[in-house]
Amino acid sequence: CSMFEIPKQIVVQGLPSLKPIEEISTGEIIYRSLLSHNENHPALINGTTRDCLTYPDLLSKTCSLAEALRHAGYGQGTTILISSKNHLQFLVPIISALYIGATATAMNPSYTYYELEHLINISKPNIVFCSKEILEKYIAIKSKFSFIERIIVIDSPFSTLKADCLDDFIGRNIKSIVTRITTTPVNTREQVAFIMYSSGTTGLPKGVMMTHRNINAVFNTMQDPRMMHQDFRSLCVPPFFHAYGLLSTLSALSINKLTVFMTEFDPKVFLQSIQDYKLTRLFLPPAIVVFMAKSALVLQYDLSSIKETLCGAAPLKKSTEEELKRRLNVEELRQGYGMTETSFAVTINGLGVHSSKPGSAGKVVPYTRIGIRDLNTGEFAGPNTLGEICIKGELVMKGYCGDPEATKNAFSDDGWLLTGDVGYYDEDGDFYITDRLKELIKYKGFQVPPAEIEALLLTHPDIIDCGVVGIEDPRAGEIPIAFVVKAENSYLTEKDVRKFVKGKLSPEKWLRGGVIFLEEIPKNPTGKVLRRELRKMVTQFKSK
Ligand code: 4UW
Repeated sequence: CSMFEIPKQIVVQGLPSLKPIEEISTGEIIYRSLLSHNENHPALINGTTRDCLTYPDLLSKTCSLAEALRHAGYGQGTTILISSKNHLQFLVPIISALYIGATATAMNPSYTYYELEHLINISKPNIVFCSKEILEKYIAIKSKFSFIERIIVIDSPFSTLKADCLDDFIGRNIKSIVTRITTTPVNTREQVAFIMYSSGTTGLPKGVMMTHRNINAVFNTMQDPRMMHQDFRSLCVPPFFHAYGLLSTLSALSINKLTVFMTEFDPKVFLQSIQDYKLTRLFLPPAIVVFMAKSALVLQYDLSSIKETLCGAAPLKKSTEEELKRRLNVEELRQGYGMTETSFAVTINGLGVHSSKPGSAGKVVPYTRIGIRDLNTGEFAGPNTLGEICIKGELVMKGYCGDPEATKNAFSDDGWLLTGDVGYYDEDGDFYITDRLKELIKYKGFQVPPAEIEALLLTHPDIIDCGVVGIEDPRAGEIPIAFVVKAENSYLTEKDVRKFVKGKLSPEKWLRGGVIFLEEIPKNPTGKVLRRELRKMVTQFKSK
């Protein structure tokens, strides 16, 4: 009898689903939605530039690009990469890829060559779609990886010798713009729709494989009237290259709703957009909820259209939640808890009931079961007992791309995803996330894997050992701090180390928490960095 065989009542079962998961491709679901919309309704609005893409625009752009890709020889077996700040064209290659059974992968545009190399080696894209701002970086990447056949720039009307623009690529491959397509049927349980990146509970970033079935289950969940108001216009703050931003926006497109987004967060554009477009549903990271709860600017706008606010990707304080509810009279502030490995939120506050509990991440979503494993005994625990959150169900990823060992380690022997997060549930089945066992640091909701910073630091000739942990920060949630053992006779300074990291990694991974020099890094007998000890040391050093 495995230790995971447990009495059923200890595991919290999600709400019964209202409909079965569709067995057609995610591309077909989105295609039918776009097709059913004949009027010139906006699908996407860039709040920063106020540019708009209507549903008929999106239909013709995605159908035409999909046919052009087919003509150029792409389809099932192809991986397309998209990398850009949020942009009107960002989702076009993604939806086109879904139509033709190709896999899409998205990368943070601020990632450096050093960070990209690692991710590109995981997903091995054949085509890169990127913004012109970061074209040079991808030209350098393409020269190193022979599987990348072409680069297409999404926001320029001009082609160059090194990269096509979107319209030229389409124009060279199809005779005229099309608005109908036959989508490629896929095995929804097997075919990978998206590869997104996460370090999981340990180590370097890995490629999370989400199947069409995973995404179709997300769509059903988002269309569940018990979960959220179904008459909505949403504002998406998270980036489209993250599961939170990508899936919340695709879900809205799959039922003909409007999403307003921003190229990057700007408080005035954010507030003006809510006021002008009378937005009802906001997808936010905790840092923006803090801003809304505290900033005086917020009071200068009419935000009365807001009906519900979804917040996730990092802990949200109960006091912040209460402050915001009081201040803006928002009907529902729903904290959600999810991870890239679960495609979307697996718990959402206020689910199935009319008022949410402040401080809670809420109830389990349909198609999902969550258990709490006692940290000492490994047994599944009942209500009000702390333990590791373990998840099963239709939202859970297929595995890590090209990494069977990491996939195996991510699951228990009988198939529970081990999240590395600590929490409990109460008698009503409402979940609370209290701590993180895993190495991960979250800077403004972005993943910062300590192992990645450590691996980089160890390439410095003057650094012989190191350990990185996160420390609390009122604005960003957490910021990384490094402990460094320098080589004998080295004159390495904190400034040198910070500069070194700045040169190689994207801004969320910069050592904003500082650098502390040690004689030795505390490790366990097998050589694993004892991060708990390092965290204790931070308190000691800071109080000095
Ligand atoms: N409280 C405490 C929380 C919480 C949290 C996440 O970057 P990833 O892999 O993924 C995400 C995804 C978030 C998300 C997606 C879709 C959605 O609808 C939604 O609802 C609001 C949220 O963040 O990081 C996963 C890790 O982030 C932490 C936790 O450690 C988790 O394993 N995290 N949400 N409410 N911590």
